[in-house]
Amino acid sequence: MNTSTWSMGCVLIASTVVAGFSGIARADLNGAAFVHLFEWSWADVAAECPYLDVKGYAAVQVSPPQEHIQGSQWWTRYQPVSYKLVSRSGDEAAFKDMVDACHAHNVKIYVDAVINHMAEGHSGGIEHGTAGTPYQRESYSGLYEGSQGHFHPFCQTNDYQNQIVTQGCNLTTEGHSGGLPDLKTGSEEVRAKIAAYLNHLISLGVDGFRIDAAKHIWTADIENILGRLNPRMLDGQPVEIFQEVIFRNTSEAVTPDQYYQNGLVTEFRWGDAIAAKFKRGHGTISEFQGFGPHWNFVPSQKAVVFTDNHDDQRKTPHNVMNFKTDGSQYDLANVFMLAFPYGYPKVMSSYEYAGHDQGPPGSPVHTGGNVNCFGSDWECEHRFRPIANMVAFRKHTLPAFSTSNWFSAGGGQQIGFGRGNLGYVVINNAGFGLNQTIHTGMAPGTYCNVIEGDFDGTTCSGPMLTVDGSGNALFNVPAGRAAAIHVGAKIGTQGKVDVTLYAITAPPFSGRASMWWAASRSSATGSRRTPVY
Ligand code: LM2
Ligand code: CA
Repeated sequence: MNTSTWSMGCVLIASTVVAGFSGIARADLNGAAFVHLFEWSWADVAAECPYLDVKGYAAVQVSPPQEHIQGSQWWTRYQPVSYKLVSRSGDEAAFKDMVDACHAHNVKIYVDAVINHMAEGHSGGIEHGTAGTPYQRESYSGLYEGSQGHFHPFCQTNDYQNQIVTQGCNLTTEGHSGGLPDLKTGSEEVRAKIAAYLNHLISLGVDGFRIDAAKHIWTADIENILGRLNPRMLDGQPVEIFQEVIFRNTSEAVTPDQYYQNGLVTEFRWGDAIAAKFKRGHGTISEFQGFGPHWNFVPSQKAVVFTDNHDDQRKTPHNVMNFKTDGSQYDLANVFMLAFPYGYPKVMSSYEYAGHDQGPPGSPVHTGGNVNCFGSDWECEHRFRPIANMVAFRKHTLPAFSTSNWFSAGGGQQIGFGRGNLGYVVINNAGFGLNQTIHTGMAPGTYCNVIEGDFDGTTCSGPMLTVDGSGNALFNVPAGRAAAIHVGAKIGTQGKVDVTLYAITAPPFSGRASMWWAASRSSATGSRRTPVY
């Protein structure tokens, strides 16, 4: 599959099916999926972008690029010392090279923007950041100075029922620590300095931002800062924004909906639900058939979703799924996330670690033509075949953004669902095999099972599945595995989507969820800062 083929097919399909979405334009659909290359160097991200392009990843979330405190721990990156682009991942020149290299391969760069706070300054004396900049608590070489009112008066973020305490106090005030000095994001000077930092990144070509600790910043402050940003270089569009708003306890004062005005919002409950039903025995995976607005999750077009992220994979591994504790069941969880029409998925890409604080491996991912993945250093979950190949599944099925032809067996732990006539997935989360003829809704033909093989545009490196003249296919799926077919990996089509064959006609989908998504999409159109994917 190459990009031009994909885009062409997509445009044609969109023009055919838009009516099924009540006139909603293609641009309102989220991108297929993106990847968090946690703690990768800029040189390694640049070297990875050709692969990401082939697999269809829309973007990379990179680690915070600004100067940070010294130390081997990963979390040093979340303690800014200045906005110089000198970090463990590399300097400004390497950063710029990365952006250019990734753009050349149709991959966008999202920067993790740590703008809620500055470094703690542990010693009480003067310390130096990764670019050599001297700093101490509430004093950062003229960038921000406590004496100039750039910080909120000290208090602890210890009451999440109270909005002002959540947003105007210091984070991580553990033990006798003073925590992370909380920037007065309501002040003109602080807003201007944050905006200058983000505009510098935009001038280097950055396409979007993850707003770190957004829950701890007033939504109006974020809105004000975003209002100062230049359009992105790539296409003159507003930068894409997603905000980290951890929301699990509904009694909290700060809620995700307060942030919709600024862009997308993280939905941590999606990864929690996946873990609950895949591995924790709280319900079954067939219950996702009933997913809809009554679950009270962030609406699809506003949600960034993930199985796990860099914080909870090491802090609360029991609550989420991750590469360390869940083995190949983690693949299944990601196959589900990427197949199910909800949100903008982020694939986590980690490194091996023995403890919470452990920083990244000292060795690069890319050496010569080899990648140092899947071993004891870099894990590269985004390269696991079932995960990597489901990105193209999501891409090719975007125009049919709802489920169809649900199948369920095995006590609710074996499911199958389609995406109109663009794709079909079967997930066997039971402890025994599945051998079943299922109605897929797909056009007849031979398809690559992309969970087990790669499609190169002509041939499939693994087993194939045949859809008969009635749209049925026989699925033989072992315990703990999945099978997936889609129109982008159909034998004899060079991955091209034949729109006359695959055009979706109304009414395309069953189920109330599609109604809800359609409605929420249309209400988002015209909002001032609807990200364009
Ligand atoms: C985030 N989102 O809101 C990041 O996703 C998360 O990784 C960050 O915490 C947090 N917010 C602040 O940006 C991490 C890490 C913490 C670490 C902080 C700051 O999870 O453990 O705190 O970064 O580096 C560390 C120490 C902590 C200490 C604090 C201040 O672990 O014990 O608190 O520094 O010195 C006394
Ligand atoms: Ca704050």
